[in-house]
Amino acid sequence: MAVFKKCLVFLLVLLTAFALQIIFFSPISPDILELPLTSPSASVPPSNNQLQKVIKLGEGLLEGPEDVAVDEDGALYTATRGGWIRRLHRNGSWEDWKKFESNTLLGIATPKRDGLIVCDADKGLLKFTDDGVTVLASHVGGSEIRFADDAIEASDGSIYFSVASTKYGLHDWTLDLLEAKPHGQILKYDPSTQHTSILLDGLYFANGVALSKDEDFLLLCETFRFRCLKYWLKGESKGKTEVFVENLPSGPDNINLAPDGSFWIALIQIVPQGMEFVHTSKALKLIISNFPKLVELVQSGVKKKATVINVAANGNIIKRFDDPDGTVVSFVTSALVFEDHLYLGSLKNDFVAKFPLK
Ligand SMILES: *[C@@H]1O[C@H](CO)[C@@H](O)[C@H](O)[C@H]1NC(C)=O
Ligand SMILES: [Ca+2]
Ligand SMILES: [Ca+2]
Repeated sequence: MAVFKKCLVFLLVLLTAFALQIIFFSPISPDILELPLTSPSASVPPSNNQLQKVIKLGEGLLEGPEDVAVDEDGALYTATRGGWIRRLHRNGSWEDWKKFESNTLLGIATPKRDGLIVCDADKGLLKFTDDGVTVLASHVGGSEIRFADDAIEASDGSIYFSVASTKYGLHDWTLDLLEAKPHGQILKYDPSTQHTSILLDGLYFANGVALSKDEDFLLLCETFRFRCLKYWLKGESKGKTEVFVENLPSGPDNINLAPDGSFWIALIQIVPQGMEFVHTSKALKLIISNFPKLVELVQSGVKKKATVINVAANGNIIKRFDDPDGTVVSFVTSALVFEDHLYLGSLKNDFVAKFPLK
């Protein structure tokens, strides 16, 4: 009996030590993730397989082209893994335009004058021109910019850009998801002073940014909140933030203004089907975060879908296109309209997909 008791005490001590280890050495301090409603709201059109009709551009040449942008001459740019910025000329030929030592180039935007603005999740906000590359912003308020995600330039030259997380980098984004706390920011770079300031703080993974046609508001996507916000830049609501579109079926990534004043948003699956339970328990998330293999498991299968939506300037969802099982395109992270076609970037594909809108 005494031996049994000793064993029990030993076991309890061991379990307690294990629990303390998990709690105190966990890389995260989690909150519950608010998942989208399981029955999507009536305003979201049903899933379809329209995106299976795409044409693949630059297949094999482009590794993980996360975002796409078009310049005044109609050349299409994308930043790929390995640091190459490649562009597609109107005559159909791809050019290896610029190379930067980085594996973490994400969102891009074409400025009014020549060149390309690029977000590097390691280095901050960059600008490429034919002459080379400049780091426009690497710090804000004395801290390093950790996870720059997407940028847009206004006509006065100001650049609005997102920081997905001030706590975790690109390669640890699953930890940021498990923690489910608002570490995201919107920053503003002022070209006249070369100063960067914090415009908005406390965002749930700030991702794509876009300006409205009149530049009276900025839209920003909060991936881990399944919504996009509207930040007023002009008018009587100037400086105020409101919800633009919410309860999306999955996490909004990049967003782009279309010529008609509407917006195209790519939705990425961040919680694979059957894994929702993980996000409803803080204790479970603490345990998982201690084991890299389990962290990987939380994300397994998320890259097998593609969804893009078209949202009017008033926030109404107009259209939706999917490849529901990723047969042709998967994990589409951006959608851009150019001359009646959608151009789709993806962190997973090795091509840019072209989809006819007419
Ligand atoms: C396509 O256009 C680009 C830019 O104008 C030019 O540099 C390139 O040589 C052209 N390629 C072909 C095959 O015509
Ligand atoms: Ca962009
Ligand atoms: Ca993005």
